[in-house]
Amino acid sequence: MPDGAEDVTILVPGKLHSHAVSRIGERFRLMAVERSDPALLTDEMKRSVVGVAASGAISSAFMDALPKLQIVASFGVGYDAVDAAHAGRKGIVVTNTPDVLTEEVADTALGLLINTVRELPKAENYLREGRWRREGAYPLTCATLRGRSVGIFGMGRIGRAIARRVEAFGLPVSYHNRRKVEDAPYAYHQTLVGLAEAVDTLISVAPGGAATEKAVNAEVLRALGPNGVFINVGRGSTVDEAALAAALRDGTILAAGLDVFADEPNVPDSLLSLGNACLLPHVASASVHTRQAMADLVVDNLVAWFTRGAPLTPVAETAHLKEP
Ligand code: NAP
Ligand code: 8YV
Repeated sequence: MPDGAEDVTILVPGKLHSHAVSRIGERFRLMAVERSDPALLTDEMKRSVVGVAASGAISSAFMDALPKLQIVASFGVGYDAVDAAHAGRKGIVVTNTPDVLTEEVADTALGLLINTVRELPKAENYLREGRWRREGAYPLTCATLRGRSVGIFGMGRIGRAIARRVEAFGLPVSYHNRRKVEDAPYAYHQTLVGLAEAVDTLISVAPGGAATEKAVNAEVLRALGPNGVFINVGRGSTVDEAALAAALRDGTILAAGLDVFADEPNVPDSLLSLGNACLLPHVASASVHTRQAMADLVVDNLVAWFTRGAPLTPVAETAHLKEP
């Protein structure tokens, strides 16, 4: 770091990966606050903070309360909780952590798919409860991956990594995005409902935000059909959870595997009570290896900005911003 880097003040609101916090403390002047609430900011913070590093929501009001803010380094590839459009208008760079988590999240998506279809967590519980010994073999699963056709909602970095894995399982892949991906060798559907009609297994890895809010609705689930399996490793906000619970309850679709929910960590009872929903607590990127790589990228973005004025992975809404 050039001379004076210790005068660069970075604020960490709320919890952040400990490796990121310790690297920020070594390279910069580190300040912390309980959560990203403008009411908690001290005069000293308002005077000196030029960077924020955070896992979670950063509102326009929080940015506005920090007049010297230049960069928000967000932990995670999805940044729907950060008002990046506002940041872009104000000249504040927002960075995220793409690529370093892609393969891990794709691995988890396939694990969740298999667990949902072949009921592996339920079969393990059956063994642990002594039922194998008492009652004999676990019942045959009514679902199988064999013969399935997989649709991916969000054929981006992670969607493509999921598609490669699905292909290796011998299953056909198609997808829906707003735009066709020219070099992707998969069938493109212009609408999500069109994709759901064409497949029996829908994997969502779409970002959150207004454009995808409750995109997976009753109509999409009806189109998926009674043999349908829905997997979500994207964002909970993209699903109408009440419609999903109803579809699982009344047989509109067969089963669902969910890593993400609309109001985390609160999972609705209507989903918790269902035997055909396989539920995970947002763990798709949650290995020591991958979370450390994400933490490094958060800090590397700060270092790149404050040394060279060029962040490594700015989000699209702020990619136009250059050194102040
Ligand atoms: P990405 O490369 O930006 O891919 C996102 C894809 O979604 C793009 O292909 C995009 O294509 C499509 N898309 C965006 N908005 C859309 C819309 N309104 N309608 C239809 N398609 C839309 O992002 P990524 O790295 O693959 O990550 C994807 C998401 O996964 C993240 O945003 C995050 O929410 C989620 N995620 C979850 C976990 C977890 O722990 N469960 C971990 C990592 C990521 P178009 O722009 O052409 O529409
Ligand atoms: C993280 C994620 O668990 O990258 C994302 O978009 O959802 C996950 O990898 C999350 O961002 C941590 O806060």
